[in-house]
Amino acid sequence: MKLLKKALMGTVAATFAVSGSMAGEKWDMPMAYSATNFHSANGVQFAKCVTTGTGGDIEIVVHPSGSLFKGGEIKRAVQTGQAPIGERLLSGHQNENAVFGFDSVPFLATSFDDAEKLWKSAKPELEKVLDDQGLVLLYSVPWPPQGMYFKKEVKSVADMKGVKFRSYNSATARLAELAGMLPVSIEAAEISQAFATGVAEAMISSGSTGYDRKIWESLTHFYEVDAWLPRNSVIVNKGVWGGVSDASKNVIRGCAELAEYSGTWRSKEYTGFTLAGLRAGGMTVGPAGQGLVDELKEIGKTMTAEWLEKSGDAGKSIVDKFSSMK
Ligand code: PCA
Repeated sequence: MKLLKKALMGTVAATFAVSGSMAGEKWDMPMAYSATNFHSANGVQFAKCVTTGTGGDIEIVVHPSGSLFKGGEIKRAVQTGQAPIGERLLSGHQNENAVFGFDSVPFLATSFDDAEKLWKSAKPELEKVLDDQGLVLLYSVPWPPQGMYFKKEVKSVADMKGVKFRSYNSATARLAELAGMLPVSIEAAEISQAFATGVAEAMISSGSTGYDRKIWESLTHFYEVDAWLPRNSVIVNKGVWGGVSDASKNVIRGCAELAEYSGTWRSKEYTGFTLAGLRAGGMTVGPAGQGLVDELKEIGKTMTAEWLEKSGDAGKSIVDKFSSMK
């Protein structure tokens, strides 16, 4: 009985806390990937951390699966204040500024450790670019290493000729072109349908996205290439951020740091788990053959040179810093 009373009192306290939050602000947070994906699960924890930590002054509500804005629309939505906060794969915007593509340069950083070093090297440059666009970076989490999906055995770039290739940023589209494939840009949320209807027949992505979208229903092979580890970043509108109290800013920064750490940990855990999931779904999963890797590295060289040219001094500074950390 005592326990029940205690529980009820707890509920009353919680109700007060929630009604207290009515006076606070609600921040809708669009995310592009499925609710079960680790980035989304991590985003939900981040949102809870902020809501609890600010005592409900700022309540973050996550909207996964591109339900509020599609991946490609999220950055603009946050810039224009249609959404105060959101998560985006920023490499999808390297046409605006090549710095956004630092994490999709083939074979520059191919492990979680190197991706962390590259991130440390790139963060100051990225924050500058975002600031100019009216955005503030909160945290960023890598996807697992990128490998290639097909619906046939592939031993060389020649085997890829004419294949319809799903791209998620301009680096993936360029890779397709250089390999003689036909790139078609498709959001992760639409992948299952695109493969089922034959709009796309191959892609480069993590085991995670193939697993999330039950890709074994359409494709048969996953080749571990470890080409790069692209990142999702959580950004907030600069004007909105300027209006946040110092106390709440501290809480949000603390929650963001925690989210970057826990998200990276989740990503590492998800790597093996999802590759096993692809196998369980009936796919052939394994490292790409050496011949194929060598050919992809040649393509990588071309793409690295192109990126360095486009990103200029900023790109050079990122790569130099990264090299000095290795
Ligand atoms: N999944 C995302 C981006 C990188 C990844 O592993 C996607 O395919 O859209």
